Amino acid sequence: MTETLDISAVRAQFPVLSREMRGHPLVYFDNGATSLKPEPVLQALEAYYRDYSVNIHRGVYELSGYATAQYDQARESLRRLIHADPAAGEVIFTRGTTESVNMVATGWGLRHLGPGDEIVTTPLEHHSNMVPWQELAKRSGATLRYIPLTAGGSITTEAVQETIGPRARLVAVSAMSNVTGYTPPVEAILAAARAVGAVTLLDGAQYVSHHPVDVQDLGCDFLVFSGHKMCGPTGIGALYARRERLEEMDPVLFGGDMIERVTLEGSTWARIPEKFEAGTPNIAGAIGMGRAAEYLMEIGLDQIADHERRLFRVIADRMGSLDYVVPYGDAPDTERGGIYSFNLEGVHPHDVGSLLDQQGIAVRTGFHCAQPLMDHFGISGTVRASFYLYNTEDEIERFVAAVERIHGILT
Ligand code: 7TS
Repeated sequence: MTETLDISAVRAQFPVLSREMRGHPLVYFDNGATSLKPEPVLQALEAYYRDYSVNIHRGVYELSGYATAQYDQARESLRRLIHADPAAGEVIFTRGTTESVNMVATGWGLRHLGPGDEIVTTPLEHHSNMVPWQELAKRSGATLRYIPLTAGGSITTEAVQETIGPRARLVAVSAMSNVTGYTPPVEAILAAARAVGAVTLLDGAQYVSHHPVDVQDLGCDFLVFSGHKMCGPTGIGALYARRERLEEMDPVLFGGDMIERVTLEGSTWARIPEKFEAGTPNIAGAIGMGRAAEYLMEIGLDQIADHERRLFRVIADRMGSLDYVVPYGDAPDTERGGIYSFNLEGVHPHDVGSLLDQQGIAVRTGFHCAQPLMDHFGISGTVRASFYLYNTEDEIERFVAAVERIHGILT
């Protein structure tokens, strides 16, 4: 049973969507970079700064207790979004996906990996889920291996089986490519990792905000994601980690709020999760991200995923009829989210992006922080249209008409 989104009601919640760009109503197709923010999130942010902008975990006074409760509530909203264990305290606030991956690499990886161990990832990763593993390999002496891609940038289960061997200790993959929208066979990857006793990390930056996620069903050890890609603020994100992994992980930031007892001789750490959240946190950001999680759950992650799949099918179909369009990614629709990357034959992607901008259409062009994937495709960059819950088929029609005009101008 699929209910469809009430798109005009959704759109009315996002003030940026009512803006005009270069004399045209804005078409915002850069959701892979960041999402727009709806009224409930804006109101939650403003409420913090206007009504109770005090520090948490400090005051005995009522307002500080209230702020602390709102912060805790935000953590609970994220826990519900990803279906983590209610009792285990497994959600840590960070600055975003990048910081979360680095925390695992430094706090867990340096403590557990050494020469002879293997870290496994893929060539399609965003740099944030690749460079920290390269650094960890360098510092720990472990070896970094990549699950090979098909020519079109997909991952076969055979490639998974062949790459995740008995020496694998950590397997870190993206749940969705930020370039092609491809969703790798995460369950097969997690199963192969579990079979050899490797710890797993899923990069959910492009996934958690667009699909239902249940970390207990998935059985991953770590899941990382960012607030700003899920209708929340910038500068805030999350690290989910299974309790056992948190117990065996070192903090990477030291200072206030993360300690139990400090003497001149040394210190002991606070309980989890505070142990991993040194200093005054991004209180407003956390509250805004929590409200964003509630907003997405109110709408329904299933509905959002279905809507984006529909938009992907429409754009793939419409662009597929233009013989000068070169799309990237060879996976079927059922293994794709709402991201479509392409080039126009013989045209630099930045030129296409600039001409789309002239028509009020915002896309991202370039290598999308995924240079190894560009190398794999043998290109320097793509034009990327990435969708979210508020995008429409009409916008895709405008986009396709604009691409046709641009092709007419440039060739
Ligand atoms: N992982 C993936 C799959 C991503 O898409 C991104 C950001 C990150 C990690 C890093 O997230 P951050 O919030 O810490 O920056 N991706 C993009 C993008 O595709 N365009 O701009 C940012």
